[in-house]
This record gives sequence, structure tokens and C-alpha cells, in this order.
Amino acid sequence: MKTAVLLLAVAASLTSIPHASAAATRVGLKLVADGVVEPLSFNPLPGGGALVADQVGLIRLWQGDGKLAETPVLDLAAKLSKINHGAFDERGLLCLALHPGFKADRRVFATYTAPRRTSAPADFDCTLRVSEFTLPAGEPMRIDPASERVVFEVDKPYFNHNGGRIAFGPDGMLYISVGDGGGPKGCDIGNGHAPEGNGQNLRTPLAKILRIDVDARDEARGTAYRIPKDNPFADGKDGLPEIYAYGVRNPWAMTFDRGGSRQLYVADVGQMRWEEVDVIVKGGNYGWPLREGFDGFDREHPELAPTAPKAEKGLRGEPLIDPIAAYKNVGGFKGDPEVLGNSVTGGFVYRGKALPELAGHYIYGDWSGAQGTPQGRLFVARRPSDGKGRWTVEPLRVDGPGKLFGCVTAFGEDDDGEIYVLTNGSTTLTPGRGKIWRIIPAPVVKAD
Ligand SMILES: [Ca+2]
Repeated sequence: MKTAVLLLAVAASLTSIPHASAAATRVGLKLVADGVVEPLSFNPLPGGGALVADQVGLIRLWQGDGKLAETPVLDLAAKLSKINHGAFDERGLLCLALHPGFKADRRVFATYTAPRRTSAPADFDCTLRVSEFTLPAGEPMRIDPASERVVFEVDKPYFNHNGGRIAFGPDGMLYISVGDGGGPKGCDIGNGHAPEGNGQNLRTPLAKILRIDVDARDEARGTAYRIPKDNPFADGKDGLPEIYAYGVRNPWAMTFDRGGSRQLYVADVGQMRWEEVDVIVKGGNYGWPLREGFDGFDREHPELAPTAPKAEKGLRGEPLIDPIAAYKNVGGFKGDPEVLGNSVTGGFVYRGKALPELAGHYIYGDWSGAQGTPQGRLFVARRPSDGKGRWTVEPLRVDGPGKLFGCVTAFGEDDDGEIYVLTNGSTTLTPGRGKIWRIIPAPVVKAD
């Protein structure tokens, strides 16, 4: 049987484009940290090690394989909104980003769900907050929670669809992903949702990719950041000046390619039919809730193929931008052999050295596969050879000790471009089930 696997791999390499299911690329996973609840961010520090964010509110120092310091660098648990310990939740500490000039400017930015601020509607759930902390020099690494400076806030009608991923771009600006506000029905419908959907409403920060300059205050506007002059609605006339792109549902991962033309990749969690990856451009309208994946979208019957013609334009006549890749979600395609999962978790364009066959392609995953149990999956979306059109989505087959890795909660990238998979062995916030793995070459299959 092992010999047959090897022969199959050889045969596939001789044909031009391997069929996705027959030639799933094999990778291995090396466990590099455990003992967390739900790891959601892995941020390398200059000079080695990384900060790890645990959804329950802890930032911890990872000092290399197997070495995760017990005492947190920062404990934000007391500042979080209510979160459901022992159950599923999308709230909590969601992402970290180090200032791009971190060697000299030791600011750490964090997003988390805070209790509803006083100006928020009384029936809203929480306030999504972006805050800045400064990591003092010296050992041990500790951040005083009192050093917090709130940068940006947006009120959330429901507990879910927070987005809350942050990243600095090659332009030095901070990009913030914000979900559509959530709700029991999804579909960008309910309390706190505009009639046309928050995705298509340019007066709410919900369902957007935002871009701000955190290196200067704006005294006139009374904000702790400035609006980049070339933001698409910088003058505020046609939309909120913070908006960079719009029409996203629950952007769960937002990363810049460290190579190529430094493009911005966002994985947008779908409703019931399609899970997608988008390349985000300034001012782009990514279609939600008029579209899902490459299809239209029926807000009344999200589980069904839409019967109305696919929307081509936004409310201002602007074109809607297709994703680069999409895969089928079990919710709308039960029993379909092409189903790959139920909630996309975005990753990174691979620019490391360990996995040359994945170079230049986008590594990502699905939270729990098609089962709703801790059986996440890893994928590669392969860039089309001519650089145009759809990327092909292939499962990455995990061989060896990391095979049963749990729910895929997030990805990280180190300074060598190697990729880390952050997982939770449970679908709930359960102590001790979170792990971090480095993607490594697959173990060698011996023909015996
Ligand atoms: Ca879309």
C-alpha cells in the first residue's frame, strides 16, 4: 500500500496538472507549543521567539519549540466582554500585530471584544476594540494592562462575525478586518444591519477592511489615528474615511504577501455555500451580501443556489470583485463529494524554504472540515500559472504525528516565511486543548 502511494505520487508528477484529489500534497506538522485554550495569533519577535494570543485574553511568550512561558506577557481577561468558557464563542482576544518599526517602537496592537461601550445601543452585544500597548525593554517581558491606549472601536450587535484581524501593510498603515455584525440568521440581516446589508453600506465600519495611520493623532477629528490621504473615502463624503475595501462577511485572516507585489489576502467566511479567499484592492467591493464566492446570494434561502441573476454591480454602479478561490461548504452542498469544509481560516502566501512545492501559493485551512467536529483541514490554493483567473484549491494531506490536529483557528508566519498552524482540539473554549504546529515536509514514506 505504501508502495502504491509512492507510485501514485510519481505518476502525478509526470502529468502536467495533477488532479486535486489524486495528488494532494503531503505535509507534516511539528508540535511547537501546547497548553493554551484557543491560540489565535502567532507574532514573531525580532531576535527570536514570538508572542502568542490566546482567545481567553492572554498574550504569552513563545521562546522556541516546546517553550511557551507560563506567566503571560499581558493578561487582558478582565478587559474582555463576556465569553462563553467551555462553549463555542467568537469573542475574546482575537489578533495581535507588532508595529513595523518594532525594534525601536515597541508597540503591540491587539484586537479584542470589550464590554459594550456607553455610546453603543443598549441591545448590542459588545464593542470590538483595537488597542495599543508598549512592551517595555528588559526581562522578564511584561506589559502593564494600564498602559493601554484605545485606538479604534466599533460596536457589535451580536457575539459573532467580529473579524478583528489586524496587519500592518508595506505602506506602514494598520489594516483592520471587521465582520458584518453577525446574528442568528446570518445573511447580514437583523439588529444593527442596514437594509441593503452592512457589506454594501458605506456608513458603518461593519463588513469592511479598514486602514488607518497609527503613527499620528488627528486632533481635529479627535481620533488616536489619522486617515491615510488616499483612502477611497478619505474626505468622508461618500463613505467612512477609515474604509479601504468593503462587502466582506466575516474576514477571518488578513495577511500581506511578504513577496511578490505584497498583495493583501483575506479569507472571508461564507454563509452556507461558499468559503472564499480574496485579494483586496483599495476601494474594492467584494460583494457581500449580494454575492457569496463566485455565485450570487439569496438572503431568504441562503442554503439554495440563487435563482435571481448574479449581481454585477454595487449601489454606486461599481463592479463587484470575485474571489481568487472558493470551495464548497457542507451547509449548502450536503453529500457533495466536492465539499471541503464549513468555515474558512485564512493563512499566508508561502515564501519559506522548507516546502518548495508550495512556494508562491496560498496556504490556509478550514476550521472543522465538513463534520462540525474538531477535524480541521489544510489546503493550498495554487496560483494560476498565467497569473489570471481562479486559483485551484487542493487539500494538503497531513502525514505523521500531527495528523489529528483539531480545529484550525488561525495561521502564523515566522521571519523565514515558514508557516504555523494554530489549532484547538475542541470546538469549545476548553483549557489545554490549544496547540501550535509548524508545517514541515511530510515524513518520508518507506517502501517496505
Ligand atoms: Ca465576496
